[in-house]
Parts: sequence; C-alpha cells; structure tokens
Amino acid sequence: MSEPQQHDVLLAEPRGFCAGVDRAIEIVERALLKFGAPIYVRHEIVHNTYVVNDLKAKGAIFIEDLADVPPGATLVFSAHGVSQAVRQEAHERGFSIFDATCPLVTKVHVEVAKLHKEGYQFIMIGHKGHPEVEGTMGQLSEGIFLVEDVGDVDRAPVTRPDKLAVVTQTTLSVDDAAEILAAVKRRFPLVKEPKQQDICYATQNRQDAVKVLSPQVDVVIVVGSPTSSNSNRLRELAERLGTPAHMVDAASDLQPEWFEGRTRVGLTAGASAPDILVQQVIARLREMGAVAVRKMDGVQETIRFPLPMGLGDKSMAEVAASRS
Ligand code: 2E4
Ligand code: SF4
Repeated sequence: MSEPQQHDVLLAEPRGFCAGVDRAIEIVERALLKFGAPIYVRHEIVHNTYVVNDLKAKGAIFIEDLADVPPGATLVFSAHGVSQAVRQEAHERGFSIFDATCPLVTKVHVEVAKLHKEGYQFIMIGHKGHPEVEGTMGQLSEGIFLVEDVGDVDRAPVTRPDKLAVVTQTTLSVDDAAEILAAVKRRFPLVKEPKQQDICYATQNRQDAVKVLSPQVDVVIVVGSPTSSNSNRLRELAERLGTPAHMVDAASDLQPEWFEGRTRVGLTAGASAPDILVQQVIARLREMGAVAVRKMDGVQETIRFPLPMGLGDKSMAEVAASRS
C-alpha cells in the first residue's frame, strides 16, 4: 500500500453557516422545543443532508406539498422562501406558521411587491426550478421573466422596457450575474437595478474567499450538499480559477486519488454546511496525510437576524424548561 500523500490544509475564511441559515435552523429547533414533535417544514429547511437528518431525528417532518400536512399542525417555511400561492394555501388550511425565509430573500420579495404596485415588470436572474426562484417569481402572477444566461435576455417577453426592474437569486455566481446584468442593460438601458445587489453578503464573502484561496492550493474541497446552489457556485468558481475542485456531502465522500501528487489542499463550506462536517473532513484529511491546518485571513461576519415573534423571546434553555 502506498504511503498517504503528505499535505497542508488551508481553510477559507469565511466559510459555512450564514446568518440566514443559523436563524432558519434555530426556528425549527425552537418550534420543536416549544410545541413538541412533529413540526412540519415545507422543503428542506436548508439544502444540507446532515442538517435535515438531524432535524428529522428531533421530530421535524419535511414535505413539499401542503396537502401532506395535517390540520392544526405547525408549519415552517424553509429559508429559501415561498410564493404567495403557497403562503395563501398555508393560511387557508389553518396551520400555525413560522416563516424561516431568510430576511435577505424577504427583502427581494418586498422590493418586487413594491415596484409591481408602481407598474413595473421584472427580469429575475436565477436558476430555473430552484425554490428561491419559485418563491420570488411567485410573488407575482405575471410580469416577471426568468433569465438564466445571457442568451435568455433577448428572449424575455418584456412589454414595458421603460418600467422594468431586475432582481436576482441571492446565491448566484457574482461574476455570472454581472455578465448577465450587463446584457440586460444593453438591451434595456432604462432598467432599474436594486439599490444594493440581491446577491447576499454571505454569498459574496464565500466567493471572495475562494478567489483568494484557489491560487494558493492544488485542490479545493467544498463541503456542501448536491442541491445547494451556493455550494455548487464555490466549487465551480475554484475550477474556473484553474484549481481542481470537489464537493463533498460528508467526509466519507473524500477520494484519496484527489490528493495524489498534491501537497496543498484548500477547504471551504457552503452557507448551509455545518461546521461539524468541516471538522470531520479535516479529521479524514489527517488520516489521509494532512500535517498542518491553517486558517486564511478573511472577513469576520457578525450579522445576526432576529427570530420571528413568538419564538425568540426566551433562551433555548428556558424554552426547553417550560415544556418539561
Ligand atoms: C436561502 C437562501 O439557495 P441555496 O441552494 O444555496 O440554499 P442552501 O440551503 O444551500 O443555503 C442556504 C440558503 C437559503 C441560501 N440562500
Ligand atoms: Fe440569507 Fe444569504 Fe444565507 Fe441565503 S446565503 S440564507 S440569502 S444570508
């Protein structure tokens, strides 16, 4: 058997959980403590297998169709947000609802609703079929057109180029979004842009960190689940910068051949990937020959979002005690 390849690990900074993910998971955990199992969650609370399995073990039930939720149940909307149709159906069915939509996604919804009232049409830059795109597009019943790439810009059936605004998914590639936005502006010079871009601080910071990390290493590992848009963008970005990159859902996904002849390993994690998985990946890398683990310098994130009314008034310990 060959000797493990000795290598050093460089950790991206920042990486892993963002404020919206922290909040969304805490909402489900607090609902479980306060009301008891089961708590129903529409869609994976965040796109991470470990997080979803952990919450399932604590009594959360994940569903896609509201018809699968019994009358009187407590229902949580996932961090990706929901359309007005889903929101309305949930209210009509009488569930007790907690909204874990990230406040930065809600901000986009609010902007769409406000400008729609002023008569605007919209171009949404995003990935078809993604729940956040369905939620944001579903704020309106008409007049919002999805653009996935530069080619789509010419096909958008805009009828009011003088009253057109652009919004985006929060987790896009910053560089791809800029290219598509430039094409939108070429075709629609009067288009209204958001005051602050819709790609969120966490997406921007994690991509910036990969831009610094990639040239310093021989291979990049991204911890994240296959369905996670922001995690996929991190892997794609490293590859575009010329560094081979692999995404892993768990430490057991690591393949020894990825490290053959490579002495510097970069490690990052998507916004929905918990730190425990990063620690497990580091432990596995040590078994595979990692000798030193070093943290990159990077932006320190301190942002926190408040919890919804009725869930955030006590500490977790007090909530737990009040049920026992
Ligand atoms: C909501 C908005 O959107 P993505 O697939 O990256 O979601 P994920 O659950 O992986 O990450 C958290 C999140 C949720 C990001 N933006
Ligand atoms: Fe919110 Fe950004 Fe995190 Fe998405 S990645 S949950 S938009 S903070």
